[in-house]
Amino acid sequence: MDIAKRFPENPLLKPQSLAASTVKLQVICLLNPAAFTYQSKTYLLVRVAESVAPQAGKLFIPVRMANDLLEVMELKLDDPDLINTDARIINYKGLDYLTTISYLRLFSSEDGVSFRPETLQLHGMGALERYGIEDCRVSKIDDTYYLTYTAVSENGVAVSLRTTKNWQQFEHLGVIFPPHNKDVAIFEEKINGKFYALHRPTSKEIGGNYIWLAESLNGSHWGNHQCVLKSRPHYWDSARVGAGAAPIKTSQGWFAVYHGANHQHRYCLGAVLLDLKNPAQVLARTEEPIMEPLENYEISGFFGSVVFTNGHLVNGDELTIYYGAADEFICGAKFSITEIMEQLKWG
Ligand code: MAN
Repeated sequence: MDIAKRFPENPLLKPQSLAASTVKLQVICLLNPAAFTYQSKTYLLVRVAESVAPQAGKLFIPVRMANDLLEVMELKLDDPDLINTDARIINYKGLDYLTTISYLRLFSSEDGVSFRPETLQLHGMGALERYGIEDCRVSKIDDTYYLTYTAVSENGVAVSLRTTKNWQQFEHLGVIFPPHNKDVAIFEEKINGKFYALHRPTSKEIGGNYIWLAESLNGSHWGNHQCVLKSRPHYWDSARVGAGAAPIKTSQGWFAVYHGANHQHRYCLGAVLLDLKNPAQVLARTEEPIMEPLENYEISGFFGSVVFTNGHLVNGDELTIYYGAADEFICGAKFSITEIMEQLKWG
């Protein structure tokens, strides 16, 4: 059952809200923000997807070259070497490309509802981030913020890590989960002295798009991988599942919101409860989505029928989820954690 209390102000941010990072491009989508508080303000680290303004009969592919500078490939739509069936990805002469290039842009707010852009922009750096960086999670442990985000290049879709203490200087630790992997959420507390993270490798032939757990001694080298949560045939999450933001510690277990999609690429949210001492053990899971695309701004957009979250704030029982709607808009919704817990079906 959809139990989200959507902000009446939704969408909070639209592509028109922001000027592009360069005159060569325009903002196509604002989506999938990380959320955190810093010095008593609310911040969103928003994924901005940009491309060249559309022109009849043409397709433009923005990529970063070896020196990190932007270049734009121009293709003709009737080119027989072009396979163009998905708004997000194309194949040209046997190689995959993205139709937009994403970077991360910081927005701040006093009230958690009205956000304005800050100057900070984080762009892809190096060979493994050449097609852009996406869908960041921000986890705070002690005084360090860990930014885990999707790093896309011709080598595949991986997860990179940057850290910061002050949102001015960043350390780029490179790829921490090699392709194909996404949706890395680091727990905001060590368990038995170790870092823990949820991640989502993809296996094309055997297995699927399942959520895994990994451990680390330093936050950048990960091991002891275990498969935790699978997609479920005939359910709303039959094709893929992936973690949202950092799991939330409750008296009953680690409470995690996740996204699931079916084979029609309809993205909804669900929740799962993991054992406090051994988070590889699933205690309970929602049967029905706790949120599904219902509003116009969730159903139609760059890629319709999507609610996707990788950022939330917790205040007692109140969970504020920031989410990407239809892969184009930034929205917000409130939940009661107790109400979600009541939807969980135990083991
Ligand atoms: C999927 C979508 C896109 C994204 C690519 C690469 O196709 O999530 O938005 O750009 O993967 O991560």
